[in-house]
Amino acid sequence: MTQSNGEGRSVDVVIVGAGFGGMYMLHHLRQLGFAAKVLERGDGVGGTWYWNRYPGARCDVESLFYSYSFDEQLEQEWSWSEKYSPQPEILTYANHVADRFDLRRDIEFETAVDRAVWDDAAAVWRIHTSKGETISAQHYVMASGCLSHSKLPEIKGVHSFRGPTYHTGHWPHEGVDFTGLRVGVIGTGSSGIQSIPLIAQQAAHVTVFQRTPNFSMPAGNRLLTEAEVSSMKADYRAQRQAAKESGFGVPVELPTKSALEVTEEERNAKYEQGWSEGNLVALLLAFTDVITDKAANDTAAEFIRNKIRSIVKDPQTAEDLCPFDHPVGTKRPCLDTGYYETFNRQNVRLVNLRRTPLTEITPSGVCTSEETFEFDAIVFATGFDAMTGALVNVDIEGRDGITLKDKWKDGTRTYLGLMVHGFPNFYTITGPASPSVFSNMMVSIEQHVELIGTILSHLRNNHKSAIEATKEAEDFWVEHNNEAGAATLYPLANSWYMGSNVPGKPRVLMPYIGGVGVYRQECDEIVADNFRGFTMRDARTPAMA
Ligand code: NA7
Repeated sequence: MTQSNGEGRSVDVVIVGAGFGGMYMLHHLRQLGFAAKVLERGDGVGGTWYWNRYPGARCDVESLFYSYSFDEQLEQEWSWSEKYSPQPEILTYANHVADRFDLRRDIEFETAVDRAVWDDAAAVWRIHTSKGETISAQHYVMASGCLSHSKLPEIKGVHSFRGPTYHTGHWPHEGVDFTGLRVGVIGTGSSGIQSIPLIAQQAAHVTVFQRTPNFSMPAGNRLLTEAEVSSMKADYRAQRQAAKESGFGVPVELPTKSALEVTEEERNAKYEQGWSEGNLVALLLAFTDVITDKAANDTAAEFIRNKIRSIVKDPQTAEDLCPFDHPVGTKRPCLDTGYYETFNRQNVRLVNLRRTPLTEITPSGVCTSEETFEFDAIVFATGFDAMTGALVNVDIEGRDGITLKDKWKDGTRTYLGLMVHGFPNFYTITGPASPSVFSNMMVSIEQHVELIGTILSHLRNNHKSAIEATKEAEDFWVEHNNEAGAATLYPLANSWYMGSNVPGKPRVLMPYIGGVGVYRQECDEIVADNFRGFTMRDARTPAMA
């Protein structure tokens, strides 16, 4: 029940973020009979898909799998139009879900959380909002997204450019017209790779500043046929189950052979199949050892480098676009539409920052160690303080006055990527050390939401006021997450998975690579084993044991 006790409002649960995590959390809690409020800093729902409106923004999980599975009618009434959904269609879907389940009446827009403090005596969170209000809540759920705290490049003069600048993660809602302009784009991750081809079609000239080349493959995006959509709708239950049991949250045939035990022809035929299907997972799972064995990985990497060399006409540009410094898959691989071909255009130039580093942004453009560039607009496709940025950006104070930021200063520590020792009744949807960004986010979001629902119902049914992960359970999970990562090639890359894109951030493989099926099973066993690794306290016990 929502109540006001004269000191501010009180609800059962405060949820931060009205993206896909927060929206389903709200709906699910309502179904379970809890009173929840969502606080959202934007003025609409959709999270990632609300903010990332840059040209070409598109999901690279196939749309038939990138949707909610919790409501069969919703599944049947909604039809995706393309193989990979463009951002506007996903945002329309998010709005459709908000309307269909009447979610907006419990979402407060343009409201951020600045600070949250656990009151141990009362066993509630006091949540301070940007509107100057303090809301009390027994439970506090951060559904703030893994890629929502954007970052600018750490370059001298970054705010000094006098023309317009745009960050891909905060794109203007009305769009941007680059016609006739000289544009500089900094960054060649997924956002740069998706947007550069479209910016180049419009602008007079585009200069792309690349620090690290990425592996990308053509998405092969196209309209879905009615037959494809209806056949999926007829088979949704089985497909969803397969997604839940899979490694990355998308059903895929598992490989049986090592890349090193087959002939070169057989190997390349398999890679060619993944490449022509435009399927990231198919390429990474073409063989058993692509993401675990460097020599096996090298064969996939060289296959993609040869594709780049065959597409890009200028040999030096082609070589500059070829990644050599990380195994394929260990930085987020990308799907594109005409990315490499874009460098054959007369109005596009690639600047290799490994050869000539960026030195400064000036009022009129960008300087490298060798050249000065004049621009009319600059696009920062420079990414996010991933996984932890949105969490530690709120001043979250747990039991005994420890803050989350302090607790994680040497690396993230969580139990299951869901709860943190010292922070009772605090939950992170798709938090660090859960499969999160190593999966179809929809699958991982739904699993976490339902797990939180199970925990809250258990507490209510057993007259408990609080739950907390034990230190031992958290230590175990940190170790387990690290061991899973160490068995792969991921730690070899300087990636945002490792926190390496943010100066000073501890170098830890944050997402859990054990697979969504395995992870779900681990969570289910923990619940079945009387919530192993958690302590709970009675509603009447004054403080956590
Ligand atoms: P990413 O993937 O983090 O890409 C950011 C890009 O910006 C990447 O190429 C960076 O180079 C580059 N960057 C960042 N800082 C600098 C500086 N200081 N100088 C030069 N270049 C810089 O972010 P995206 O938004 O593209 O994608 C995020 C995720 O969204 C994506 O992986 C999908 O999951 C969806 P670097 O590689 O660090 O050398």
